Amino acid sequence: MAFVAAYSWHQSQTGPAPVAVAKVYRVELFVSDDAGFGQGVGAQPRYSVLVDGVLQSSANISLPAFTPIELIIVNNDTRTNPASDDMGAVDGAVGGKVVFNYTNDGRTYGSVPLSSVPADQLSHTFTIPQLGVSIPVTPFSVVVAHLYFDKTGTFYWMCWCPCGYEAMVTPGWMSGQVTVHAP
Ligand SMILES: [Cu+2]
Repeated sequence: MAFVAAYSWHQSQTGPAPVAVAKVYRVELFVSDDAGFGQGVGAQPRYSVLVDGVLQSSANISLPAFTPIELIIVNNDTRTNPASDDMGAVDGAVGGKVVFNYTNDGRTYGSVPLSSVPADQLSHTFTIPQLGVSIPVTPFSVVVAHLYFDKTGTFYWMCWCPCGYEAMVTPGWMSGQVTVHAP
């Protein structure tokens, strides 16, 4: 739309000036099994936030409202069993579809956007129930989703898959808060 506006303005020189393309906010999450959980339960799956190449806690993820967000989830974990097909549905993403780029497990979905993946292709989800958002995450993949929040507030994020027992309810592992702030 912005390009069309810019083009028609250029052609005519009489219409309104082109509108600047909205800035996209990029957030990168990294998922891996982390042996540091303790409590004698072995390695647990963990979401971290990648900021300038440094992994930071996902206990409180900060995102802007009223801003196009590109969410990139780099998953270095295997599939979770059991998972169900409803957990594989894309919810709340702009356009209703998500790109699943498999990396090193030999399968190829390429970069075709999908509105769901089957249960046996599920590793985790990134789910914000109060915002109607659920992004399924496939094993060993780079998942790209686009989000847009039209309100501010503090919400709860979680992984929907039964993936980590204690980690599921531990902030900074498989759950935490999302603070959606004014842009
Ligand atoms: Cu999980």
